[in-house]
Amino acid sequence: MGASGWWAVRIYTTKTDTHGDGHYSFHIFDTQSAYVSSIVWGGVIDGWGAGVENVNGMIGSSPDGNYARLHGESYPDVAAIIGKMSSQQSGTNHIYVHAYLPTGTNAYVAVYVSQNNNYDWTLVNGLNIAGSSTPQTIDFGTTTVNFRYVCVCLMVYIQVYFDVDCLISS
Ligand SMILES: [Ca+2]
Repeated sequence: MGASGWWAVRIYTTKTDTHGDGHYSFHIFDTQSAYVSSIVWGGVIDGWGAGVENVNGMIGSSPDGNYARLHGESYPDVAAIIGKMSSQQSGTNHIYVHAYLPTGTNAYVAVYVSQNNNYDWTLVNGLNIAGSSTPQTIDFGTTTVNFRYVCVCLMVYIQVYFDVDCLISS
């Protein structure tokens, strides 16, 4: 899908002859973007210097300047947040993370999806992200895995933090 922008909405129409009388009804299915509506878990997966703060900052359907922070000090620090999406996701979905990473820093961030949050995680993409002076929308690409849960994971090689404002599936 050529999803463009933050409020991308996909609308599908089907034409059905409900009564078999030659009169057609049009049905419109609005599969508006889903977002993280609650936090399941946030914490340290590995290492001594990793941490997570303000996990609820990742909740919400659009950027609001309230960020969840993932951070670490050195390899092999790994910090992660697991969120539950506002609706079940199926078919092909495009994952965007609105985040802030300071200019001059780099972070390796991976996004995983899961249907049950029970050892069924699938990697969507892992990206080496360069910081910038303003928040950025990071395109993690598409997944065809059915999912209800997402995990944003920061894997640290040098001291860094990564602030997540929201995650959208569209
Ligand atoms: Ca936010």
